[in-house]
Order: sequence, then C-alpha cells, then structure tokens
Amino acid sequence: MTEPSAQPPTAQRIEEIARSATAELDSLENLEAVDQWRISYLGRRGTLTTVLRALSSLDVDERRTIGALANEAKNTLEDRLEQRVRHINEAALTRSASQNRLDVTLPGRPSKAGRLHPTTQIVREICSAFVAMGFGVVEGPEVEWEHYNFEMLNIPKGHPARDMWNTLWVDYEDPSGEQAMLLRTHTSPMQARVMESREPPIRVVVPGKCYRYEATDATHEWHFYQVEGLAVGEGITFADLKGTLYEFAHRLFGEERQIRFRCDYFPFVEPGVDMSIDCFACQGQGGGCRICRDSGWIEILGAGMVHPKVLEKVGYDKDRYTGFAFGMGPERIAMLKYGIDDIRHFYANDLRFLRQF
Ligand code: FA5
Repeated sequence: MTEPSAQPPTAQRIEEIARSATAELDSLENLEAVDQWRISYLGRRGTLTTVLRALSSLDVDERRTIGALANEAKNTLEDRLEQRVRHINEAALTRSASQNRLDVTLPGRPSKAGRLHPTTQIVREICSAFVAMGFGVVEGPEVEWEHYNFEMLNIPKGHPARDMWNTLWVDYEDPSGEQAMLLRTHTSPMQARVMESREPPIRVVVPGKCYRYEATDATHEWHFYQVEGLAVGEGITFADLKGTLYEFAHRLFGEERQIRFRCDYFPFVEPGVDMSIDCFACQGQGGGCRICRDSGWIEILGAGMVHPKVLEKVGYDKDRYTGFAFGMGPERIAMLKYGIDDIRHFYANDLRFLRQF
C-alpha cells in the first residue's frame, strides 16, 4: 500500500495513486481487506485525502486543474470500491449456494397470517350496523371512577342496585377521599361522559371491555365486552328504541329470528327492558337446554329510556330532551350467530376454536 504523500500534488502523482489503488483493489477478495484499502486511500489520513488537503498549497490556477483531477480520481475510486464490495458479496452468495446445495426452485413456506379475534369481528359488525343508522363510535376508560360507574347513573352509595354489578375495586386512594376507583362493570359510565362533553342531538355506540367479580359458566365470563348505545334529542320515544333495536337484530341475525322484550330494572332508565333472541341450540324449545337454561331465550341486551335524573345530573333540560340507551354483550351475540355453546371458548386461547372465524 502507498504511504501518504508529503510532496506537492501533481497530475502525475494523482494518476499514479489512482492506478496503483485500482490495481490493488482488484486483487482483494474479502471485505476486511477492502475496508483496509478504503482507510489507506480514502480515509481521513488516506493517500488521496492527503493530496486533496495539500491542494491549498498550490496557486489558484493549478489548484483549479489539479483539484478537478483529484476529485475525479476520488469519485472513480469510490465507484470502484462499491463495485468491488458488490462483486465480493455476490461471489460469497454463489459459493454458499453451491456448497450448501440450495434449491432455489423449491416452493416457499407460506407465512402464517394472523386474523382478528372473533370478539373483535363481532364488535365491528355490531358497530357497523349502528353506524349505518347514523350512530358514531366512541371509546372510554376501562379503569373508571365509582362516580361515573354508579353515581352519575342514579345508583348512589348504599343503593341495593349496586349488587347487580359485582365489582372489582382498584386499590387507589382518591386524593379528595370521596370516590373509589374500579374496573368498569359495564360501558354505561360512558353515557354520562359523552353527555357531559357535548350537547344533544347525540347518537353514539361505545364498544369496550367490562369486568365483574363473578363465577363463570356457559354464558358468563368475568371479563367480557359490551357495546353501549345512547341517543338523546328532542321528541325521542320508546318507539324509536324498539325500532332501532329491531332493525339491528334483523341485520345481524336475519328476519326470521324471534325477538322478545321484557320489562327489566336498571336505575338509569325508565322504563327499562331486556331483549332476548330465541335460543340457537334448542330453537327456543327449552327441553333441558343448558345454553338457555331451559327458557328458550338468550338475553343479549338491557335497554330503556334515559332516566330524567341522569339527564339532570349532566345538566340537560329533562323537560326538553329525552333519549334511549342500551347495553349489549357481543360475545353472547357471537354465540347466537355462530352457534358457540360456551362463552369461555372466547378467551381460552385455543387456536382450534379461534381459527374457525
Ligand atoms: C348492563 O350492564 C347495563 N349497563 C345495560 C344497559 C345499558 C341497560 C343501557 C339499560 C340501558 P346487564 O348486566 O344486563 O346490563 O348486561 C348487559 C349485557 O351484557 C347482557 O345482556 C349480556 O349480553 C352482557 N353480559 C352481562 N354480564 C355478562 C357476563 N358475565 N358475561 C358475558 N356477557 C355478559
């Protein structure tokens, strides 16, 4: 390799450097040697770099011509360097292919694509049905204040209705000491959060996860999803609630499924109802069916007209506005739609189950 030059740069000297550098490079067969070559010619103290630096000692005219030559030589060497690296890599690949007898004609192994969880699929399907009816989609926190989960829903401390939602409390002290934190037991707290943040007319659905401290069975999980619905405006009646939910059920299950409304009690609606669909397993016949517990019906949602006290709590004029709300369980809906006989399959992480959707 050539030693760095202390002589003033000349055209001849640059040509010599370029020639010997090229010859040397062409003889190199591995990347380490090529890197050494790069350092010795093009590095900070490399031969050509030293020449370029010495240009300042020349007068202006010479600097222009010799400078142009030196730059050209530098560009040429950099191009040759790139070509050499490519050549060495290609040669290594060819060598490895022939030594390892790689059969490039073999078909590739298909990569395993994931898919959406059945709950995600059904939640999206439910939301799309409501979006088509003019509803928007919003989401809210899973870790919630007692204030929104209960109080704003007309369920004050000590109210017996709190027992309807077996609650998982979070060990966190509210600095004001007034309220506790919990894992939301339903998506209904979002009713108050949405109404507090905007004025009517409101039409939203709220998908999200809920948690309850309860034993599991074929239709009950301790963590599950809900999709909440809320519509508030002037002149909304119970007929709007029924019409919307009928339309939803027919879109999801088909026109032929039977739908049943029964009176139910939720402190945040008046009147309140629950809606059931005829059981897929026994076709509504009961006869010892463990899915519908012999009733012939599977409950999929609770609903009702928003209670005037809830409207008052968020500062709405209860004499001007009315509204309806509902909360449904997507896993139960998927069970009905696809004939799944146990809700616990959803979160058992068994690929044989999940791959079917
Ligand atoms: C509620 O949670 C009310 N917030 C619903 C509501 C909203 C009523 C708005 C009125 C107005 P409920 O506890 O019944 O109600 O639950 C609603 C739905 O969630 C049930 O119909 C069921 O589909 C689903 N669900 C409830 N508990 C479970 C559970 N342990 N596992 C799976 N799904 C459940």
